[in-house]
Amino acid sequence: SATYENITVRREGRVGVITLDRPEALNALNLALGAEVVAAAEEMDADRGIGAIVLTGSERAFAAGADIKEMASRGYADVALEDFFSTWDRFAALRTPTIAAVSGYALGGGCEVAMMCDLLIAAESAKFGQPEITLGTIPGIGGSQRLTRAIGKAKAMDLVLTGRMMDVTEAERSGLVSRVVPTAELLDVAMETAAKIASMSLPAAYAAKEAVAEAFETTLAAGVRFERRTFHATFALADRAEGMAAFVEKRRPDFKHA
Ligand code: CO8
Repeated sequence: SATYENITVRREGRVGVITLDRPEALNALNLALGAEVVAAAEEMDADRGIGAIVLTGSERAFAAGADIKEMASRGYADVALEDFFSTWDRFAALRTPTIAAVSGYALGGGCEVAMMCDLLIAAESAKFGQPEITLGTIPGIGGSQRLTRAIGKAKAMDLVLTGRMMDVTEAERSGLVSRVVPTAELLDVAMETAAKIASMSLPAAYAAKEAVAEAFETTLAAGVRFERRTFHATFALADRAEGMAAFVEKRRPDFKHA
């Protein structure tokens, strides 16, 4: 597979791992890094041998935002015509379950990318914020929307209007993160969780992810209908028959991802 300059990529069993690796800029998300993450993630997404993707950074920073030095000299026409940062929509559109393993700073675009992931596992050292207002701009890859859905208007307005950082205690209390773990255990917990998800039936995991994601896009009644039909559809899976037979026979299921 491809070689990358701003990330490292590895695979452990059925888990794909993408590590942001621009330490000199605290993993600031420049366009090259974004293109690499999306290319690596889409390659994993297309691989039936991968059932979960972990996205992580360094101990000091998950990512300290979009690359301010790269944005500084652009004008409105530049960012509008190139639809600046829309590449990341492709990361949000992945079908494979994704886990952000966050240590240190997750600011601006870093917080926004972490929020695109299905699970957000945070180290005790994690710090979240949308500091764009301090630069005279606003969140640009979904922060105003995903943060508000995750933690509500009161907290989202506080963060987006003041630019302040939120520590992990406040982030967990607010509902932003799935789990908080000691910093030294972050990657182990993320990998164990990813391996567990990846051990499930892949088409069932796709359906589960899609159903939960639908809750953010639709009304309750339409969402429940969507869920019901998707639930019915899982009865066409060999894995569904196997999963239920294994329960009845008191053995572990042998999912074939079919
Ligand atoms: N962009 C570029 N470089 C960065 C960034 C960044 N976001 N963050 C840190 N760096 C660089 C620093 O410039 C520094 O480089 P150098 O050594 O060459 O000067 C290096 O990383 C280390 O950073 P610091 O020396 O500042 O480290 P500290 O420990 O003192 O501070 C902080 C860490 C608090 C994280 C600090 O670096 C900081 O405040 N960073 C900026 C955070 C920020 O404002 N992020 C939001 C960016 S805007 C954004 O994300 C918008 C997303 C949507 C865009 C969509 C556009 C359409």
